[in-house]
Amino acid sequence: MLYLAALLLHCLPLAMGQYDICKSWVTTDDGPSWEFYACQPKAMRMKDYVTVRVDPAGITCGDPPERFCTHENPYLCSDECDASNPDLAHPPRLMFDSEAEGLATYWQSVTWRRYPEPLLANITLSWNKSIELTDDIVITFEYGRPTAMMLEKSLDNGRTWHPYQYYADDCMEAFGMPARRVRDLSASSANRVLCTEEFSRWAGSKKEKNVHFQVRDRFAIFAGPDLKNMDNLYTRLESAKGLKDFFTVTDLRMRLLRPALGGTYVQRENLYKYFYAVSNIEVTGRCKCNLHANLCTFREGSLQCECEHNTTGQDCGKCKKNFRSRSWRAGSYLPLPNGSPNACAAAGSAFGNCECYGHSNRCSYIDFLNVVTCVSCKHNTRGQHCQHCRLGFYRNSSAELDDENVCIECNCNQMGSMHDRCNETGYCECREGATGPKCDDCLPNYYWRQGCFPNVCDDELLLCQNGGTCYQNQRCICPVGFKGVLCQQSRCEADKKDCDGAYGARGSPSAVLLAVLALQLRAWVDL
Ligand SMILES: *[C@@H]1O[C@H](CO)[C@@H](O)[C@H](O)[C@H]1NC(C)=O
Ligand SMILES: *[C@@H]1O[C@H](CO)[C@@H](O)[C@H](O)[C@H]1NC(C)=O
Ligand SMILES: *[C@@H]1O[C@H](CO)[C@@H](O)[C@H](O)[C@H]1NC(C)=O
Ligand SMILES: *[C@@H]1O[C@H](CO)[C@@H](O)[C@H](O)[C@H]1NC(C)=O
Ligand SMILES: *[C@@H]1O[C@H](CO)[C@@H](O)[C@H](O)[C@H]1NC(C)=O
Ligand SMILES: [Ca+2]
Repeated sequence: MLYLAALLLHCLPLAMGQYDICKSWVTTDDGPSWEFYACQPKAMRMKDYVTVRVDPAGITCGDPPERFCTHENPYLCSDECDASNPDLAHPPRLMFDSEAEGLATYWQSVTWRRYPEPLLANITLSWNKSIELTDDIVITFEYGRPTAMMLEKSLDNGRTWHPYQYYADDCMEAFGMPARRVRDLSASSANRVLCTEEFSRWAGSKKEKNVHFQVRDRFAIFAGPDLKNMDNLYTRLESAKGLKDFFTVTDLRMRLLRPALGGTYVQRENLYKYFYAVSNIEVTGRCKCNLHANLCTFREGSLQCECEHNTTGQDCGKCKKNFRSRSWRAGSYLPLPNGSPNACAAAGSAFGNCECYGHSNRCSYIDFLNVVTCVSCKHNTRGQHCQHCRLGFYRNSSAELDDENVCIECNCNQMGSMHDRCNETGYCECREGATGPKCDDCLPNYYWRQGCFPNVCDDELLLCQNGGTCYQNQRCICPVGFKGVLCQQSRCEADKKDCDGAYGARGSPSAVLLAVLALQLRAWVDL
């Protein structure tokens, strides 16, 4: 088994040997020149470049020293973990060391002495670099695999996390998910996040130690059982949305949720046999270099692509300065077998000297003006060199001219502003009464109702009179017997007929309430 695994690992770079050169010097009828190809680095043992963090604080055993036992020997609790003694300590780095034959070294957690409080631990692996997985992630547990755990991944150096796979001896009970097997996935579901029961059953702690995240089985959906048809996989990686990203990570997190129970229920009288112990975490992958590099080196504490094709950046994700006459593109696996380099081109190489700051791929010569101009500027830019922002956008002062985020939408409030354009700092031009950068506020003494209108009444100068109440600065609600904008006019004076019935009903609460309701209703209908 071990031999087989070694053999597979050995064969992997061969099987994936395509795309391993970025350029070659060829001689054509026009003389010798460089020819460029899509290229990617070889797969590596990524555990050699990882930083690890184990949470919560105090979860690693040995401080204070502690005894533990094993499921095979539950009443012989003579093993000891002691952080201050190098021979008995189990720090996190022992998950990534290289082990002498037959001698497992491992990180170990405290025991479940706080039962029934759950025994929880997070192991977070960070590379500070995007990595494309090329083989299974294999986590090796000494003393039994957890009965519940979860694998999570991040694509943005730990800012956001997503579930990657769930593991439990009973998926329904632990996560409310049906159990599935990666082998049963189809081409359209190859990037499904699922719960598996294959790696959580008790089979004796020595017998089955490994928990897999099955990259190989997912590749096999496209490349066949021995990954012989890699061309098909590469074609799929180019065309199937989200498939490439599914195998890309910057960080991984194992959330250990329930330890091995030895195939039975938790025995409260002996909690010293419940804990986690991880001897190895194997992650095989390659640096993501967007098919613009075939080398990835460890420099200044992190992995870096050695970018070709006049690209630059940690992932070769941008064009080098002075090579931005068209926008950056990742290389492509297609057409087979050598792919397309999609190299960045020097300013001036296409048409005279037409820089488009990476917002356009095309220049065009306009005959009657005798100028070369960029065509179809993207990222909301415009102008001969895509150097201006489109109307309705303004210049992002913290972005360079070749940044995708160089233009920011003005976002002027339609009701409050004169038009949808703004000045260089993003201020819109407001209609009367409106204010704020986006004109979505009202000046004092104005109220908002699909735009700003001058107050009809308020609590200071425009007081409703004769006991009237001011409704949302829009109108006075007058007691029976009074009318006018500020209820300043008695109905008696205005119209003798109104007088008789009005006496006694002045300010009747129900009348005011009705008037408020009617106004409310009007407001709703207006909306
Ligand atoms: C583990 O990480 C998750 C976030 O992914 C967090 O909610 C949880 O509290 C962490 N658990 C521990 C024990 O630190
Ligand atoms: C991560 O990598 C970037 C780019 O190489 C580097 O500037 C940064 O310092 C690194 N951060 C850490 C925490 O190592
Ligand atoms: C990158 O730029 C250099 C220097 O101008 C040039 O010799 C080389 O051919 C360019 N490479 C590609 C892939 O365009
Ligand atoms: C301005 O550009 C910077 C740098 O690219 C970017 O981080 C920021 O989000 C941009 N601001 C807006 C509002 O888009
Ligand atoms: C944009 O308009 C605001 C508000 O009128 C003003 O304070 C700001 O100075 C203007 N910015 C520029 C660059 O004109
Ligand atoms: Ca180890």
